[in-house]
Amino acid sequence: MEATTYKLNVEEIRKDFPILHRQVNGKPLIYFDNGATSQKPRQVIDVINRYYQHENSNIHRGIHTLSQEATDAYEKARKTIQQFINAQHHHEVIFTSGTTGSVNLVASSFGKKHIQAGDEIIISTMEHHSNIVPWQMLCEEKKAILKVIPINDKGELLMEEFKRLLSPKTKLVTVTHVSNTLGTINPVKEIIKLAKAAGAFVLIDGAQAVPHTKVDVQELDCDFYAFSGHKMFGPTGVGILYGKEAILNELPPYQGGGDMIKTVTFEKTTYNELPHKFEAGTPNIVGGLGLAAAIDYMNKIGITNIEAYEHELLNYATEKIKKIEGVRIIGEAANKASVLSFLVDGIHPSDIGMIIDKLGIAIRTGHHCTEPLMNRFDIPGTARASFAFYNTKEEIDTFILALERALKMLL
Ligand code: C6P
Repeated sequence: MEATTYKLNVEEIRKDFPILHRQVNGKPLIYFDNGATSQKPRQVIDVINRYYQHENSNIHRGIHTLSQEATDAYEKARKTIQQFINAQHHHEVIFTSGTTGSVNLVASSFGKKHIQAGDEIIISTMEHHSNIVPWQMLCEEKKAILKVIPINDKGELLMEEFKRLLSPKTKLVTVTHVSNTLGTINPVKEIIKLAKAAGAFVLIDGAQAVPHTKVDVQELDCDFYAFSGHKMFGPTGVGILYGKEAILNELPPYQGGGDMIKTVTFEKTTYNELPHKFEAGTPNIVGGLGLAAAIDYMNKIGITNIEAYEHELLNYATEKIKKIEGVRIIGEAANKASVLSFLVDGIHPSDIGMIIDKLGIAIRTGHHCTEPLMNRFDIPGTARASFAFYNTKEEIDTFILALERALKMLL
């Protein structure tokens, strides 16, 4: 793995995250469950506090000052997100409840418009359940066919197999940018190019990519891109669906209700313009503001610094864990984000997770909502350490010692 350079002051950064200074079971918390959700800096928490203490109001509805201020702040947040992913227009950024909400929006609206009996949708073996189940539901409803790109033992997509799956029947290709279980960074640019050449639309699940690597939706040329606020240092309950203007304009609305309409009579309703057509009801206003604050925070550190530093953490942890006898790493792709999934011969991952939790260390164990992937490796689950830019090599050292201690007890 290649050497990396970065400019990042971890000790200063850690001061911004109040939770990192608490104790768990009498030990300083070591938080290695960033794939499940990341921690929040004071800058995000402050925005949430301030909003409810001084600014709370509904948006797009009132002429009074508070409502106008809240509307302006929410729409400014949308522009912050637009710039972060380099979308061409701010109205291509749809607020949702998270990646799951975004995928379900596409499955419903795109499915209604574009999927018919016999059409094919391609996903991959390493998808999270939220990028499998909505497509299974759609295929069942429309009598469409779900196809799956296989992977090799390192956890890399078999691109030749993908090419073979593409056909004039392919209407949509949807894959994860970064695997939450394996850490594999998929060659999404190439996937998008191939899918487009075959005449298919493309949705990328960016839940595990946006917090760790630069995403430019125009450069990727994807039709849709989905991600969650809470995995990128923002609040829970808010996420984004990016979609190309021309495609979104052609899709029917997802949910009906306030804000997504232009006029309503009992005879006929006309729908609002983008992005409001896809944002029925009062949204998670403070969630949007918190997400924008998280992006401002990430921008201050710099995504290339984040990526390089996390890469170094991953290499460091990988080298150390490999030295422990009986450890098997699940996910050894050449191109990986900061996710380290592993198994130890003869030990159930949840036993490891429970023992090291007693030592203040949070990792995730189980199938990570990727059961078909676990079946592919013929394993029940893994133990997974996933790192963020506020983690340190010292924490990894402590984790390795704790793991060795746990294994002594369990073997
Ligand atoms: N993965 C994990 O521990 P939501 O829940 O909507 O914010 O994100 C769903 C989701 C979609 N795609 C990928 C690749 C994901 O990793 C996740 C969430 C968490 O790995 C919770 S299961």
